[in-house]
Amino acid sequence: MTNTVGVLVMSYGTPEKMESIEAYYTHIRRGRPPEPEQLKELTDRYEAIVGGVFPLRENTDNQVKALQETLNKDDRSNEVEFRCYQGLKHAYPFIEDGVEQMAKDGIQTAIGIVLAPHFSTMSVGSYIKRAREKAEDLGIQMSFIESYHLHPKLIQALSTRVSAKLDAFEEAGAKRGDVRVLFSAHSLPARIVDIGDPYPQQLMETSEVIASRLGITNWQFTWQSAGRTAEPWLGPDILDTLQDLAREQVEDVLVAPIGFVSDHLEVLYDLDIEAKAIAKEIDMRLMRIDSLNSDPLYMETLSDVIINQWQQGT
Ligand code: FEC
Repeated sequence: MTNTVGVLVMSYGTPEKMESIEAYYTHIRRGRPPEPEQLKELTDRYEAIVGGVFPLRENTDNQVKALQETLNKDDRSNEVEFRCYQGLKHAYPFIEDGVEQMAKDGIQTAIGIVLAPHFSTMSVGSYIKRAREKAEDLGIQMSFIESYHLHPKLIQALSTRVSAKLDAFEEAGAKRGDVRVLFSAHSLPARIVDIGDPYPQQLMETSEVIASRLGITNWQFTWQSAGRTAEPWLGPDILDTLQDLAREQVEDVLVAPIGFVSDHLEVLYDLDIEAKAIAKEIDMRLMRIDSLNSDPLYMETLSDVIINQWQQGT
């Protein structure tokens, strides 16, 4: 009989429709409803990206489906059937719903993975904590993958994207070596540094490996999408970085948001609309690499770390 292993694929989540934005935002704010102006500001950002559509939902659905196919195609998984379940941090189906569905389907053993390559206690760590608690309640034996930020196939997929956009700069008349490559990721409250969180270091490692693989020396790391709260967040923020680069007379900038794996608000608005508007003002040419979405190399990265974990006796 084939042994079935559940795979809980966790992602940030996005509203299902415009009317769900308030509930979504309230969940992100741990139950505190947003002020009307905050809600309007977020609603306007969703309107601006694609007029009331939420691309992250379809992208996550596609990633989960593609991952299940990739897992079950792998020669190493002949005696097992991997069944993927979705669990979202801030929207339906929530992480707990995904674990509950596994229990209903009779899953006894499962592996959890987050669609974000870098570990932070505040991001991936909090997904894992919620899934672990629910799995313990329901008697599912569950293990987790914390990070995969240096997996060779992930590095290959990201490097290919950086290289393709450097080609685009060359075709547009720029000198490859003059393009400043900005690796970026979602900022977090600066207090994570005091607790020795590995997030900044892991992001730096991914950036360094891609740069060295492509022979890029003209690069730096910058943060983006910091939350709108009173406490200090990790910086510099990309919008300030662009202004600094203008003062250095850098004319061509390629953004590589390596902390994200999908097209969503933080890429389609924060980079494609907000950062590009600043670049236009300061007469800078700004491009960004394509998102991974369901790229086969990304699916193989996830599949490989999951199968390795299973082989180690989850
Ligand atoms: O497209 C979409 O609908 C969702 C886009 C989206 C992604 C995403 C990823 C991450 N976040 C991370 C941390 C925080 C922290 C706070 C926070 C707040 C927001 C808000 C929206 C939002 N995030 Fe997000 N995030 C996305 C969207 N995020 C909307 C609320 C309005 C705003 O501040 O812009 C602050 C929460 C608080 O107030 O306590 C912290 C991290 C990631 C990347 C890793 C991951 O995917 O989990 C870290 C996508």
